[in-house]
Amino acid sequence: MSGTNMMRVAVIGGEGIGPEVTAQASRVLAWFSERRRLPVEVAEAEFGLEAYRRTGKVIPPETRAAIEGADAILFGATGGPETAEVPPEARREGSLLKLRRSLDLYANLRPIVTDPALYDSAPLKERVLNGVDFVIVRELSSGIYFGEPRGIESRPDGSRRGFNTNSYTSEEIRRVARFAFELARSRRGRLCSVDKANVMEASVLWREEVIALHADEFPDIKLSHMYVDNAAMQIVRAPSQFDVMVTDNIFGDILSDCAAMAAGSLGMLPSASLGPADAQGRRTALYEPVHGSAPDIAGRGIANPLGSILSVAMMLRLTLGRPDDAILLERAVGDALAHGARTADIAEPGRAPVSTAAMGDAVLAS
Ligand code: GGG
Repeated sequence: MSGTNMMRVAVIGGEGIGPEVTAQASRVLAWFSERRRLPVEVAEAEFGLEAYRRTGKVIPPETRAAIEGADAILFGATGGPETAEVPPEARREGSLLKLRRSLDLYANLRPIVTDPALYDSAPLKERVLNGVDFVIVRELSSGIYFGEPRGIESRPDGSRRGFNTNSYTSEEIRRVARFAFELARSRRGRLCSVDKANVMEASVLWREEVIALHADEFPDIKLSHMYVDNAAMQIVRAPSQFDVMVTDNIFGDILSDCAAMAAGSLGMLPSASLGPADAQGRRTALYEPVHGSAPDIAGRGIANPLGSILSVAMMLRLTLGRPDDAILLERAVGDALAHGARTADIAEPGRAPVSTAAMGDAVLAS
């Protein structure tokens, strides 16, 4: 039985490298529970191919129950070629996309921060840029990934046509834009809204709603707009110009992978996906590294767990009410890097990379 202040975290490793990196993040969570008296109760739950093999479902009922009873979810990763064993219908029913939407996780926060230890170390020096610290707020529950109609149709001439619909309502745009404006207000006061309003109708509405919300509620925020193609170039050219960026589902998906290179590796990036706030200000929250299942290195114990570990820092700050512990953990990651711990994705040539578990050890020792 939980104590009154006990927070529940559902830990779901998922597929590919997901379980490996999540195991290290779980160790970190256990450290805070034991050493910092964090009142947290962890329930591990199955998701994906193994769950399908055992139960016939990608998300079995026990996992759904763990998710429903949780204050926060720590997720690993999903996807990979071997998951083709799962029939498309079962996969669709249990996809991460569908889970995020069913939980109404509309605001996906992806902080891009470069660690000094990495920008000082060759050869990352060439691409890890000093002073990058911005957050991409990606709309996560609508847009072209969910719009109807969608499908693949056969045509009378024997050819086939695949189609999707990019669709946003005013309310969907306003709620994620409001979230991003508020975040900008708590940071350096600048918001860049990214769209493709020169050619796409959903983007025309996106820009109109952001401009109206700015005038109505956030005139103190310095708002700018960028087309997505320019934003991709600017992220590579001069990422330190950004404070908060807000964009739709597909643009945010692509731009955040692009931005990851400014931080050294996709393996470094954490994320938080948040739903609407209730009367007490609590939000449904799912934390996960930005990276996917990386099937090429799965099972080898070499993946970078820092994206997952830093997702725990986001959880400490945003759900568990422990901002000081979040800072402690971020500093421990910085110290581990400063002392030279490098997984293969961020290792300099000639320097032996550490394993996933050894990176977890290095963080816990810092
Ligand atoms: N940790 C992020 C991750 O696993 N990404 C893969 C992803 O989002 N796949 C979409 C899906 O399977 O629904």
